[in-house]
Amino acid sequence: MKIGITCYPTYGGSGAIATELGMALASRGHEVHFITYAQPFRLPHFLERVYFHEVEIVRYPLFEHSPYPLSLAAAMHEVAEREQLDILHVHYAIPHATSAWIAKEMLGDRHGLKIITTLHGTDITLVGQERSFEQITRFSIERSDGITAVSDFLRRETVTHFGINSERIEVIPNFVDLNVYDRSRFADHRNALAPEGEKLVMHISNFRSVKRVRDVVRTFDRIRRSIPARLVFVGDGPDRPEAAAEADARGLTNEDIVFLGKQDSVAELLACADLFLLPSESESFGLSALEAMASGVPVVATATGGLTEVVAEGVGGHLLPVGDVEGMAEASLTILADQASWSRYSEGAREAATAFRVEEVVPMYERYYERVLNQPSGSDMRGGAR
Ligand code: GMT
Repeated sequence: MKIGITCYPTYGGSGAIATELGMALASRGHEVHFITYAQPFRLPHFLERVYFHEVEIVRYPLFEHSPYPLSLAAAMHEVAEREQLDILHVHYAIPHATSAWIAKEMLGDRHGLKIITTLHGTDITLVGQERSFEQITRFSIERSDGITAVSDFLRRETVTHFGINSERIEVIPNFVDLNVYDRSRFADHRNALAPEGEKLVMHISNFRSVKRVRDVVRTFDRIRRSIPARLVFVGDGPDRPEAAAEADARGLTNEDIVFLGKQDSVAELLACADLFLLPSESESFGLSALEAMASGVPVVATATGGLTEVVAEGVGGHLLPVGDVEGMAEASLTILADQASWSRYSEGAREAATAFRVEEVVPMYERYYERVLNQPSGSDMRGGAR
């Protein structure tokens, strides 16, 4: 198949999954065209059958803001026509599903392009529900030929908030490559990160308010009162100063907490970690938790949204109510109590991650593409007229 993929190319789970999906599809013989404003961050080097089309951002004195969704639609239209794409798979509805719809309208009936929109999270739970975006988000999702969501939770949210028929939404979970996220593969960076042999607690995110990074620091502070431990933050974003302020307020120093900033190779870092904290307010899936689990890192997270479908409670970690930093610290200490306990959780985490192996999930997308391609034009996945 010839597949176009659009995503946010910068750091973030939706861009990571879209890029990993494209690379996996190419390795399985498909031709993949990324249509984005920058090279996707997880696209490392030349790969056979993978192409990158950069969306040109138009600057003009009249435009206070460049009309990116139009530039994207123009690029999608051009690539779809020139490369004769079968599928245009967009990740994150806003504005990608809208741009895809415009591109398809421009192609007209002579081109059988099918649009698939994968819903990832705040496109449904937050941004899409902004009053000004609600109607256009619903419209663009409904007009997609296929819709997928990364968890049952997100499918339910989409049905509840946008009234979209749940039968139209296929749940295809995020995935992980267990050969990449394998702690035995990496030379040990532990000594650099925890030179005194402390327990290494890690958090990876884009530091937006939904991640509750202050709770990471609060939980860590409680852990550290009982055992020698160090916290490593990976990533960057608007709430990084919040995390630093919380650390200062608690008298935690650079010796206790390390901010590594954005990093490309999270697998190597996770390979050194003893515990992963994800105390999010809401999480439609929690890809970083899955990557931690695959690396044999037990996870302590919040029992919210899709995290309950990813983290196996009591097996690969623990799930606590949002804001329960006391409970999260206690759960962390249970896991870190001794080597036997940690090993049990670590093995449980790795085992639970096998349910999301890339080898299992990518064929789900292939089968879904086939179904969408075989459905008659102008009908949805139930065969009814639109
Ligand atoms: O939805 C967002 O705010 C951004 C998005 C991203 O690009 O990281 O995150 C969502 O998609 C990820 C990949 O499917 C999921 O792992 C995250 O749980 C989800 N974020 C939220 O639901 C807050």
